[in-house]
Amino acid sequence: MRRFLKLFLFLVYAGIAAATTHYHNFVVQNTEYGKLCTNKTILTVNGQFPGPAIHVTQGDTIVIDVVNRANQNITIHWHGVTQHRYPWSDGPEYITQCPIKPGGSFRQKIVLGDEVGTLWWHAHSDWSRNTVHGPLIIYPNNTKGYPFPKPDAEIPLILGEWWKSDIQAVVSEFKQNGGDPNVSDAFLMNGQPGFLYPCSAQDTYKLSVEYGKRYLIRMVNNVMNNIMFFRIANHTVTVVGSDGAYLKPFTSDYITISPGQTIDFLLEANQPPALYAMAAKAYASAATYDNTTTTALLQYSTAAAIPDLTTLPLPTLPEYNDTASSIGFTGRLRSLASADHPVDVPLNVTRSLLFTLSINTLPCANNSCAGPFGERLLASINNVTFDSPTTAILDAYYKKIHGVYTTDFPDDPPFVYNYTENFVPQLLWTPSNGTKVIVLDYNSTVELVFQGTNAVSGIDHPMHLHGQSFYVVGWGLGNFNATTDPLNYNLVDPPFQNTIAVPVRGWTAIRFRAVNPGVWLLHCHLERHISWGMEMVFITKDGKGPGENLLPPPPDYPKC
Ligand SMILES: *[C@@H]1O[C@H](CO)[C@@H](O)[C@H](O)[C@H]1NC(C)=O
Ligand SMILES: *[C@@H]1O[C@H](CO)[C@@H](O)[C@H](O)[C@H]1NC(C)=O
Ligand SMILES: *[C@@H]1O[C@H](CO)[C@@H](O)[C@H](O)[C@H]1NC(C)=O
Ligand SMILES: *[C@@H]1O[C@H](CO)[C@@H](O)[C@H](O)[C@H]1NC(C)=O
Ligand SMILES: *[C@@H]1O[C@H](CO)[C@@H](O)[C@H](O)[C@H]1NC(C)=O
Ligand SMILES: *[C@@H]1O[C@H](CO)[C@@H](O)[C@H](O)[C@H]1NC(C)=O
Ligand SMILES: *[C@@H]1O[C@H](CO)[C@@H](O)[C@H](O)[C@H]1NC(C)=O
Ligand SMILES: *[C@@H]1O[C@H](CO)[C@@H](O)[C@H](O)[C@H]1NC(C)=O
Ligand SMILES: *[C@@H]1O[C@H](CO)[C@@H](O)[C@H](O)[C@H]1NC(C)=O
Ligand SMILES: *[C@@H]1O[C@H](CO)[C@@H](O)[C@H](O)[C@H]1NC(C)=O
Ligand SMILES: *[C@@H]1O[C@H](CO)[C@@H](O)[C@H](O)[C@H]1NC(C)=O
Ligand SMILES: *[C@@H]1O[C@H](CO)[C@@H](O)[C@H](O)[C@H]1NC(C)=O
Ligand SMILES: [Cu+2]
Repeated sequence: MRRFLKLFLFLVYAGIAAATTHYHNFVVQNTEYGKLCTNKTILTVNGQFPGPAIHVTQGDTIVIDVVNRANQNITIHWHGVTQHRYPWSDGPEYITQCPIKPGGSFRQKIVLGDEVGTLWWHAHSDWSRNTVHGPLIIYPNNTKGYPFPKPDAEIPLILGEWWKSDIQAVVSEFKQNGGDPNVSDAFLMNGQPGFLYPCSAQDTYKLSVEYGKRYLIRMVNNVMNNIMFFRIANHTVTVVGSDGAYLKPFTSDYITISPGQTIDFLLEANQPPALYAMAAKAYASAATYDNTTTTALLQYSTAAAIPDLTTLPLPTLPEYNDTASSIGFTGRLRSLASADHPVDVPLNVTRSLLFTLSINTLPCANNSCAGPFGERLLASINNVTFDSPTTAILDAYYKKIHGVYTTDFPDDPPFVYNYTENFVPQLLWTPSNGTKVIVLDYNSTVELVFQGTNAVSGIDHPMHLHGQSFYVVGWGLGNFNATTDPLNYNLVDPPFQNTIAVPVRGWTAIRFRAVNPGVWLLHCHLERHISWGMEMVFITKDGKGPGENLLPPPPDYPKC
């Protein structure tokens, strides 16, 4: 006993925390929630909106019992977690698992690796992530702690999007009519729309601070369909992390954040003690978007409340179409690339891929659809609109079941044209379709260049890869030039992201090493685009050595 105590004390003194296993129940249920003068029923985890925050230390294990007491299918995705050798817990429906049906349950085991900082979890079943999501907060496991000044407090700040109508009704309507989904009625900060909306004076999130203290804000963007701009009146912030990895700190007076992305920043409460507004609105590079602004309060402890919030000065946010401010912010992200936090950028590429990202249209009988020219809106990668299978691709791969997917997803665009020309001929708007995957050899080093196109309408695409983060080694406007653009790559301190916004009429190059055997989804994190088919799948084969193979499935793996 004493010896164990000694060992324990040694470990504590040495600052080596043994990996802990955290158990949680996620009861998915229907919950009444009222906003913007309208009550409705939403899907929640444990009745909470936003859902519960999970706090862990680097390298820990999380065991979640997901119990579906709602009236619809559900899955839970651990966004940004590598899930090394264990895609069974990754969550995207019909990719790595069949959905958990009403009345069903599924135990997900999540073994963390190097991830540190802020990630999050969300439903990955149709649009239910709208209300089923929460932060995953991962503390560093060493005694040195954070590679930035120690904060006095830490606060999650989740951006969300709100429709007064039922979210499933929004989804079925646009899937049926073939047009754009209805724009939302509000944006949210920590579940609250803020004082600019009707019936919402009380529905305003307030962050209380003390003068002279430092706060670590862990921002998650769960907005469905928009990249967002965020700003706090009279304060600049210091960005220190994104997507579960640290960054070289830089100061900014605004944030740009993509759906799927997280940004950690330090806020110094160093301004005259008062009440200040925080605000967020869409950055929208295409036609239809919600042009409203969500607000929250930053209140110094000694500041008096003010009776009429509409008199509070709002921070000036970039304009909706300010692409320079969007890519200007994202282009500043750099890895620490220090001795304590080294980078491992693949330098020798063994698999080179070029993926076009397009909005498409498909003719409808009698031009009866609600998209352009009466056609149906779709989206594609390399001209392939993804057809969702009716059983999980991972299950089919593991059990060698044929006929669920094909391995002929193209490495390059099937047709070369001027992708970013002002008017892409309508002839090129029609996509092909299929359930196609790319098979990667274990330990291959992949370079993937995303090329935005102007088919139908050019727009930024926040691309998210499951199963591994990647280094963002380059980006630019116009068409990618394979001869000249790689000469300007950043192979020294590129940011390590799981989601990256590919600029409108531009391209982004990423690199990763395929050392995570399994089935991994790649998709646009704008929800309407994934619904239109902007997704594909990588299958990373097993290696030959020990610890290089896919682990077996859990006993309660859901069946279709
Ligand atoms: C909405 O729900 C709240 C509490 O859940 C309730 O107090 C309020 O009366 C409801 N409003 C309407 C319009 O039903
Ligand atoms: C912290 O976690 C990382 C990633 O799991 C691991 O490589 C490292 O050894 C851990 N360090 C300590 C001090 O436990
Ligand atoms: C915030 O900044 C504005 C513009 O610089 C200034 O006029 C205002 O006094 C500041 N607010 C406070 C509370 O200091
Ligand atoms: C926002 O959009 C609505 C309709 O979509 C329009 O009526 C309104 O004028 C716009 N507001 C602003 C501030 O642009
Ligand atoms: C943004 O929109 C405004 C108003 O529609 C327009 O005047 C401006 O030129 C646009 N800016 C860019 C960068 O497209
Ligand atoms: C790069 O990869 C190729 C193919 O695997 C290999 O033949 C070559 O030796 C590698 N070069 C370096 C510098 O590692
Ligand atoms: C592609 O289109 C853009 C926009 O119209 C134009 O500026 C560019 O010169 C074109 N590139 C080529 C190679 O034709
Ligand atoms: C996409 O595929 C469709 C169907 O095969 C074809 O008609 C169209 O020209 C292709 N477009 C591009 C840009 O490759
Ligand atoms: C899929 O492609 C087939 C032709 O291969 C076509 O008949 C069908 O309309 C396409 N469906 C969608 C949804 O794109
Ligand atoms: C993976 O490839 C690298 C070269 O890119 C090589 O140094 C390393 O030994 C390989 N690892 C395995 C497990 O094959
Ligand atoms: C790439 O850039 C070089 C140098 O400007 C140019 O000669 C070449 O034509 C470009 N390639 C493409 C595909 O545009
Ligand atoms: C729920 O999942 C089951 C199993 O995959 C499927 O058969 C059913 O169609 C799904 N229900 C809905 C409404 O999508
Ligand atoms: Cu997209």
